[in-house]
Amino acid sequence: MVTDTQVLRVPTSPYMDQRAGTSGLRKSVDVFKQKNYLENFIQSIFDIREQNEGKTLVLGGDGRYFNMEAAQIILKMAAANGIGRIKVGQHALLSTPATSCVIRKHKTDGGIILTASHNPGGPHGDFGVKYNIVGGNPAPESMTEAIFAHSKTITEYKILDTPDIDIDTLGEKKLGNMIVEVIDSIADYQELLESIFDFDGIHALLTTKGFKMCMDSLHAVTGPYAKSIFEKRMGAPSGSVVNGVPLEDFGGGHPDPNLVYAHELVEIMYGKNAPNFGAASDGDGDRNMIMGPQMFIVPSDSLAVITDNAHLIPGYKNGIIGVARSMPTSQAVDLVAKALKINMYQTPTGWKFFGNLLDANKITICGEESFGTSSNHIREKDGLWAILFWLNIMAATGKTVNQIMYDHWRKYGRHFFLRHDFESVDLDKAHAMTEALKQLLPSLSDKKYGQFEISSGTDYTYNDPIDGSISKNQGIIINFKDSSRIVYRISGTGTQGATIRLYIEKYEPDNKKHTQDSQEALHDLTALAYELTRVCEFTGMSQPNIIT
Ligand code: VG1
Ligand code: CO
Repeated sequence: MVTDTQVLRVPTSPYMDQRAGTSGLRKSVDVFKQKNYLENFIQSIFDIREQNEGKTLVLGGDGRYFNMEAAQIILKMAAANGIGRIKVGQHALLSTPATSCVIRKHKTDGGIILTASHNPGGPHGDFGVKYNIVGGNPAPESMTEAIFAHSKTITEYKILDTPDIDIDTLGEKKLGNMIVEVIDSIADYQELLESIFDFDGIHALLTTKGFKMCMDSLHAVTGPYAKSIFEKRMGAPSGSVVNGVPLEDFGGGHPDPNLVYAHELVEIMYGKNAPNFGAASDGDGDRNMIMGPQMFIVPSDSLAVITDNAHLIPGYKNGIIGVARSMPTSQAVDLVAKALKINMYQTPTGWKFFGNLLDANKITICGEESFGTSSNHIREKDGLWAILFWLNIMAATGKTVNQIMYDHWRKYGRHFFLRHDFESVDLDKAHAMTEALKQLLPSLSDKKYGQFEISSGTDYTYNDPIDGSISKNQGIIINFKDSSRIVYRISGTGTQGATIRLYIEKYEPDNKKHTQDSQEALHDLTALAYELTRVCEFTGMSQPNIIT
């Protein structure tokens, strides 16, 4: 029995900055460690939920600094708020896709993921909380706004006055009236992936003489998952997964799978005797990077390849219903959708916008330019799913990564695509830049700049076709008559000042030009993007921090 003395009602004062960004609440560890900061946010989640009494939730995280402490606090708060059962990943570890999988499989009433995803960790890094709802979807905007509104008026939180509970040993235990069920972090998720992909076919590929793969888990959450799937189940030689032990500070690295932060993998894949296949994933395991020898697969292209080849995968052999991409993601997949005669939806940045389309059965596959792809098997993006997808295409066709990509470009043409990020920009300057660009938009139609002719400039608003909700200010698009695009938006996951993202895209149908370097191919359009947005002037920076 929970006695009255065990449930503490702790008076608290609100914080005014607990609005979730693109994906969860993300702040520096210092901010999260302020008195009652985590508690206020978690209590706000419990307070806006329709019912807590007797409900089951899932809890896990990416293993970053503060993960364990936060998990213990949340368990005690959940018990004090009447939750009946929590399925918690062993050692408080669960990747974001695995959490979505467990919520769906066991029909729980949602879950909490402790992660700041691709942001660095450690005592001076970032921490974060993602809240997912029934069905495993990230909480929609209406809900994160309700949590935010509540957090600004909160006066107390509830917590059980009890010692920490063991979450390192599997099995059920009691915390007050609540059952804490420590679950294997991998089993349900691996079983789901095995029901989709041809594991035996991939096993045969990975154990082919001379075949080598390198999966870089960047010391983040996918290490144990990748070892279990590739090395244990599929027979890849041990050592195929590198940086496979999750560390609190990701070994000092930046757990973001791209050409800059996954440089160890990039060196291997561009080096002598490069493996046949290279991959990496991010802090919480929902992003992926795919590489072949001396080749990097642009995530927007990966989405197009995956869509075009879905029929080869057992889980999608009956075809796909439709596809969606986030607005800045290149239009490569649009051409595939057209060829397959399926619908293509454009949504704002962030996985939460795909949820309604997936739930309404309008799409099977969706993806973002930011190294995220997934399908209706869960309601989050899924790094290992994308990696297995590529391996399954290779196993089914006998082609190399590079052949798959070149064949695709030959069939559809190539969309050159780059994203320029300007980080830690002064917030006022970023907003001034947005305003200046908005002012400029009406005058842009039909303007000509050298070879580039603008068709329109728009401030992107999304009308959700399923629930009719409207999301404004989702970025600025400058469309060109040759289908090129320049997109501008401010990041919703950065924790210092503003991060400005400029996306540049150009279509090249001519097969002879497909081997060109992206920066070269986009040189002129990039110069025009800088001219129109005046990004250097507003940010005071002569170049971006990172180009992906
Ligand atoms: C970024 C990406 C976006 C992604 C989001 C969360 O958001 O651009 O595509 O969905 O991160 O990914 P923003 O607002 O910073 O551009 V994760 O792996 O951090 O959950
Ligand atoms: Co992530």
